[in-house]
Amino acid sequence: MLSKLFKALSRSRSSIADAFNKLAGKRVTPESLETLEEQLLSADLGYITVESILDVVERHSKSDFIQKVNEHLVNLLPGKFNPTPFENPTILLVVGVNGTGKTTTAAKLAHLYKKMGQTVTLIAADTYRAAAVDQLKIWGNRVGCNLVCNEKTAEPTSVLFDGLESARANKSDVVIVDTAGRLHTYSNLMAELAKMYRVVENRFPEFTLRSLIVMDASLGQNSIIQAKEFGKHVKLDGAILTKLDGTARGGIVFPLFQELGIPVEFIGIGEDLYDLEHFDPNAYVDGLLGLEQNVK
Ligand SMILES: Nc1nc2c(ncn2[C@@H]2O[C@H](COP(=O)(O)OP(=O)(O)O)[C@@H](O)[C@H]2O)c(=O)[nH]1
Ligand SMILES: [Mg+2]
Repeated sequence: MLSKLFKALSRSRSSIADAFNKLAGKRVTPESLETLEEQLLSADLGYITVESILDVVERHSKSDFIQKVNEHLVNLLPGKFNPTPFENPTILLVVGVNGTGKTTTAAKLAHLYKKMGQTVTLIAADTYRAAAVDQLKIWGNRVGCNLVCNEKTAEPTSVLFDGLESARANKSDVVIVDTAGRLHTYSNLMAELAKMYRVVENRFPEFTLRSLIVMDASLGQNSIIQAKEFGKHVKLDGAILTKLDGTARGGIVFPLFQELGIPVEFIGIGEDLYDLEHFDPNAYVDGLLGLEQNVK
């Protein structure tokens, strides 16, 4: 049976694997390398990765270069991410631009940690859109976890405060905070993130705070620009790449890691609670290259 990830990467695979298939069994020429370069660049792998792939292909043109490319690509990516239950109470601050999938991902994370047997609190700190709170309430019900919101305030830090008090009282292992979509240009929103950090440091020091940036893979290079800007305001601990199903831009994971150095921890491959996978470079590269012997 094909894995869900393998299926989700089908559009990305059709452009990337196709580029290599055209070369297979043929003599590598400058022209064919140029075609490969163009096709890989259009699949959002980024210039540095594409040039390094061309090197590998040239060096191994007589042998089975696709295996070498496979190994090379796996080595360019962060290691496999294994989510484990948190031993100390941890806050996952879910940040990113509007529409990237923050609210959905917050719910998926809540579901994942609950399944691991952890006590979870979800905090609806997107006070800018009433619909965002309703959306999270529905998810919170489905997950069956503690959910804190306060429709009476437009102050995200105040919702965070209430949420952390509630998490402290019910001894939550993990607190997932859904935040408003923001652009780096909204300086007040960025200042708010800094304020959230201060609240945790000053009032809830027993919690470890981790920021996870949610990026929409279908935005390609734009998502990297966004993450760079975010990184100027908050320390980003991990990235979550969403909407890999239905986009051909799965190659974006390479420049993302090279340019930002933020490890991809999870990937979103659909709209349901289960459609979150932890990042595994081997499975991911298999999905992009479609190597038959590795097909699960
Ligand atoms: N296909 C797909 N859709 C997703 C994924 N993650 C989120 N979405 C959809 O993207 C849209 C925006 O998601 P939402 O969580 O509201 O984004 P937010 O504005 O960042 O909070 C919704 O329609 C989600 O169902 C994913 O991994 N795959
Ligand atoms: Mg939202």
